[in-house]
Amino acid sequence: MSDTFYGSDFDALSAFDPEIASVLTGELDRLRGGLQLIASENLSSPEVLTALGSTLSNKYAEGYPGRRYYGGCSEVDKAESLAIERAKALFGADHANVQPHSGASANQAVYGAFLKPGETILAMSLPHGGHLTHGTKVSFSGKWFDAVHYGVDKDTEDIDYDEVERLAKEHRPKVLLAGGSAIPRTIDFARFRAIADEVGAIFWVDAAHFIGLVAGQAIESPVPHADVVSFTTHKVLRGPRSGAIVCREEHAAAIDKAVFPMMQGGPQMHTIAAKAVNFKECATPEYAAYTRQVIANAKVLAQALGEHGIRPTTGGTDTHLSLHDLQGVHVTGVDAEARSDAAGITLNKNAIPFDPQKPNIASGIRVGTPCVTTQGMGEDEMRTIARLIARAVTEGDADPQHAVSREVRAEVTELVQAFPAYPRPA
Ligand code: DSN
Repeated sequence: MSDTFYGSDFDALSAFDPEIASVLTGELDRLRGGLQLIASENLSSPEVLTALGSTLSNKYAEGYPGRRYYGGCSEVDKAESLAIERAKALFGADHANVQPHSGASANQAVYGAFLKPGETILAMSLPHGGHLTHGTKVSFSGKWFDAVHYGVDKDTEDIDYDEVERLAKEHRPKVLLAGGSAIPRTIDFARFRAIADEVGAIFWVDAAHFIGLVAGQAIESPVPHADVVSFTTHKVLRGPRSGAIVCREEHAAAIDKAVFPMMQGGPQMHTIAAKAVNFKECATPEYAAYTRQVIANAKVLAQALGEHGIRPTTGGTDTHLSLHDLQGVHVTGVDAEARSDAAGITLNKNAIPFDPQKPNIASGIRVGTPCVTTQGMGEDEMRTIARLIARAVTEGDADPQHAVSREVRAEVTELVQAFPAYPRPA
């Protein structure tokens, strides 16, 4: 262990708490041993993980840099100021708040800044690819606010902008919200802005899924268009599990007050330090190249799955993820997930637009390329992955001992050995 840093001492943990130590090594083995295709996950760098496992976790620092409610904040102030400045520079934003603990907490703060209970938001519906915190009935957002939802067009399966405009004029929402968890296509932010302006709404983008692609300048940024942009930091962005908000200067005070003290108490300073490290990583040419490869890989994976009869909705993707309709191969989402899992491929069942199945069964799967691209895989490997998914899904079984599960898993093992997650030191 380094003389100047106290943390991440695995041997000490192992000696004291072998049960938890074995969970940590077990998870590392799981990551190394299979294909991770969950579109909202990634593999953070050792540098980010080091900041997370640091003594900054100890510090109470309610408030903001230079105006805290506790003494002893000189070092954590530096970490938060660096994170703020790096986020502003990375996204070209007037203001950044790096304290939200997660995407849901960031979103709570946006509600707190702009809406009173009972006021109306217009957002994408969850079954069509939205987010839980965008007004679904089971979330605070649907319980405390009047949520109206738009969806996708039946033919294009992409956002129905005419419906957005019609609903905005009909309901005059206080906030118009764009973004979702299963939208394969880029979003027309200018069109959303124009609709928001027409009805006098705040335009909010939840960029959780694609903010990493924005950081790498691989897709258009919502920042010039939106009043406020919330996001998570652990998806394509590849930082720690957390959240953040950037906004126009005119909203800075409202956002800061809504994060603290309205929604949160003490910020997690170790995570904020890890976000600062991540924002620095995202400003490099290597990261920009990574984001372009994430998209190139996603396009090939979507197309190749389609060639195996697993149709990509919208006909493909512009981003890091694709959503696939399994009805053509007569398999449900839940079965496809279990069969893939048994073969060493982690992905998730997902509702497709106009899905005839219940959400816990679903007719689709969602796949994403952030992790496999971090591991260095390219288009050739995507074609192999598509073939392996198709075999597991259409011929395989949820039993890991089934012959097809074993055969596919053997090929998965070969692939991940060639492109290891968290390579072992030589
Ligand atoms: N739960 C997240 C996802 O998987 O898409 C939403 O941020």
